[in-house]
Amino acid sequence: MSFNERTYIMVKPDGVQRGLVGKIIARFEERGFKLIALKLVQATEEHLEKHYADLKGKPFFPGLVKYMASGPVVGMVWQGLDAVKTGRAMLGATNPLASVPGTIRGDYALSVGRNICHGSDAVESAEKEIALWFPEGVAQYTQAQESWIFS
Ligand code: RTP
Repeated sequence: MSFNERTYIMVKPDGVQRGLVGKIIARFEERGFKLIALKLVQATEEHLEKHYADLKGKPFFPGLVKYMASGPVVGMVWQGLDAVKTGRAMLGATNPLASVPGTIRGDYALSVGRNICHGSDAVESAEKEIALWFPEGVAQYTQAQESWIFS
């Protein structure tokens, strides 16, 4: 358990196109996480292949990269108690058909190929993804600003 755990959450092109960015941000804010980085970016296929390197051999990999490059994404870093695990729970199951209502995918998505958002699946992958998407670094809060809901 870590109070200052960080996770990389990304609204995918379908989520941006459908105007769901604000709703997804609101869920993380309302849950109590702290936003430490945020950007809208049109990712290249090369960059997305690095992000999804672990899935390279999967049959859906080429389609996944094309989908992710089809429009801008919104990448963000949220920090707080067990951010990785809780972030994944807030997203819901990868296939929205299995996502329970109340989760982001369970409320807004139907298809695994258009499942609206990404969330890091482990602390190590979160740190890799944060370095890949935010090489310039993330916000540094002062000690006074660091007193947050759980700290
Ligand atoms: P994500 O990385 O997007 O948070 O998703 P995840 O960990 O829940 O799932 P993962 O297995 O890493 O798959 C990454 C993304 O690939 C697409 N996918 N398509 N057509 C298919 O069978 C299939 N399976 C996975 C989804 O967009 C999934 O989020």
